[in-house]
Amino acid sequence: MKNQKRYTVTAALPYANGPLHLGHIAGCYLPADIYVRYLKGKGNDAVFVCGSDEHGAAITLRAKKENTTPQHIVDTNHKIIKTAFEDFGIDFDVYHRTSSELHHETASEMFKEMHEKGAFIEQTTEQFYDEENKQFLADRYIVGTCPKCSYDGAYGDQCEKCGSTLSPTELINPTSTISGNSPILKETTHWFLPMNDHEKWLKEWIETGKLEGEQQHDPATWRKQVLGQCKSWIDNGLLPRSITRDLDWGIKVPVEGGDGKVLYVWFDAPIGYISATKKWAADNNKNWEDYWKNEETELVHFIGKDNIVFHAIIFPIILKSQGDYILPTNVPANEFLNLEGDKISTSRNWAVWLHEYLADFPNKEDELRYVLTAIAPETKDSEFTWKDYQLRVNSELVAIFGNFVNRSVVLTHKYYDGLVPALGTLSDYDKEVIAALTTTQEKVDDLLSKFKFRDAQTEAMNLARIGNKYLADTEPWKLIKTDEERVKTIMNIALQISNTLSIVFEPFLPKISEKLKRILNSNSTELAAGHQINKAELLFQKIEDEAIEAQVEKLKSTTVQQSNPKAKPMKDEITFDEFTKMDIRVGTILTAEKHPDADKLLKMTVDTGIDVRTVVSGIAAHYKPEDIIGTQVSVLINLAPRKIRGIESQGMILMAENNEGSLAFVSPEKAIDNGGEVR
Ligand code: B3M
Ligand code: ZN
Repeated sequence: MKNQKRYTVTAALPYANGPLHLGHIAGCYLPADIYVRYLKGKGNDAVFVCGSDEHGAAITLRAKKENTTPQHIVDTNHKIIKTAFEDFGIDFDVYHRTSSELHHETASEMFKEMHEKGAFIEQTTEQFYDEENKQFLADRYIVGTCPKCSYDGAYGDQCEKCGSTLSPTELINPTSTISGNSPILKETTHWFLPMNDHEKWLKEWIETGKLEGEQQHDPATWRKQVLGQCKSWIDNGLLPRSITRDLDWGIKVPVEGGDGKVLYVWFDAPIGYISATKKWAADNNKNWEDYWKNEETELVHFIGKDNIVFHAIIFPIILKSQGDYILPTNVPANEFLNLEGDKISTSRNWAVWLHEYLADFPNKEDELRYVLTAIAPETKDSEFTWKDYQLRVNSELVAIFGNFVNRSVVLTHKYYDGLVPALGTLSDYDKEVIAALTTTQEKVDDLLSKFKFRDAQTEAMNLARIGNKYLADTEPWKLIKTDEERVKTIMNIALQISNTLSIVFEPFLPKISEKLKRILNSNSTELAAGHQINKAELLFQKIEDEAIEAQVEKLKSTTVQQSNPKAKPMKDEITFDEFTKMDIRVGTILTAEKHPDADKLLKMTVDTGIDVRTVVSGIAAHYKPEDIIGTQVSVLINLAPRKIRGIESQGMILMAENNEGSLAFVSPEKAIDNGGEVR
């Protein structure tokens, strides 16, 4: 076959801190899989690499929350993710993991080589530090108010509300998510990639596709969004970016002074594509360098839009600074997929999880592939709804594609015992339809080569529409009584269309294509007259209303909303017995006065129903003594007495605290007898 080329196609490494949802699939993995199937179908030498991204603070954070180890988190998720990909038919040549030894070696080597070449600079900067837990806080460990949109729960690296990329010091009221305290700034030394030194060649490469005078790619084939984001980064001026972190989970910094530090997850993760290729090459008797260091090879990164700068600016800088590597010829990033009118959110569980879909809709992988490609967020955000899913399956796949193929096959068996009849004299309409066989294939190929997956699938589907209409217009089931010769021609054409559908849909609906080829008993581009086809089987089945309603119900019932992102994390679990040890009663404040020696304290006497006792409490900034006399409050009465600034406090009044620290009594909502238990 001519025009064969070598391709390295990567799909973003999913974070192994949770399973995959439909947004991931539509944004990256499905288009990548379609592209690779297309390339391989044309006889190209393509390797499709991916793997789990198992480092980074998001994973340690999750381990902490769930009281387990990062390794346990990534082992669990790696398995779920890998299986879901396999079951769904995302056909990677290798699905690797960044916690593997091979990857640690590869990334570590790369860092050392670049370090020796002087590709990094060292800088001492101030970073947020949690004094209570004695550790530097990774960006993800800090939440605060977004300086751009005022959202309360922005992370130190990104605001998930408005999508802005942030640095932790930009946050208003930064808070450590580990202790809930405000962190302090403390000096630490790190290695930085001096991106500013690379501005000139990057700008030229992005804008003209030229690298050192050679045309390396054609920017006209890059998505506008990708070019736009890159240009705006470059125009704003590139800054040195730190590529190491104070963290204990990740790849150890392999040079002097690196103790207690690891490579930044965004430094090691893209190198994961290289280590995955190495693994595949070793297992398949190939030379990995052909796929990363040969200028004839095309490198294509499939990603979601939040990963653009990492793949189109930072990773190219890393590859180029190393010296021997090729740069991507395209970075086809997708926009986001929304779900039922809202942004997908893993923390709120507003998501459709791939492994759950596969369990709830067995053998319906291709139905989902079809819908996600039909609504692919290629140029703007798009939306998945269950109703739309049902509609597209029922009125497109079932009513058009499936119905057409079924009629063609059933009628061929009815009239000709399953033997393909010969073509007779062709009408203009016949010729038009036959011409569509070739033009559809050409259009689909052309669109796929330009990463226009949505349009490509529409073209493929249009051929099914043409076929369906052709049968409806020509009505062979009526003609069979009056013009048997004509019916032969019609049925031949209908079968050729079915056969072409099995070819053009191959990258999009691999399982259905295979099934159709089985029915047509064919692997070639044309069905010869006299060829025996197999019995009809339904390609698609209707999705019933109940199935859809159940999904919508499930989505709504499992959604969690953390209404206050600044709320402190939950404390360790206790038993019921431990809880009942606390004796909390309703009491009434009888007297209150300022503590003689401390501005912040009030000294009160409280009627607890069983006694009258003295309680000292740090609420002077919140309440005037005269205002609280007679108030009913909750008192922990069996707390060991302790001296506070010279006065013995016999118990503790319970207070509720606001985000900014203001306090309020926890009072019964209606009058209760003093001494009433709080439980
Ligand atoms: N794991 C981010 C993501 O899943 C990251 C991609 C790495 S690609 C090298 O969105
Ligand atoms: Zn924001």
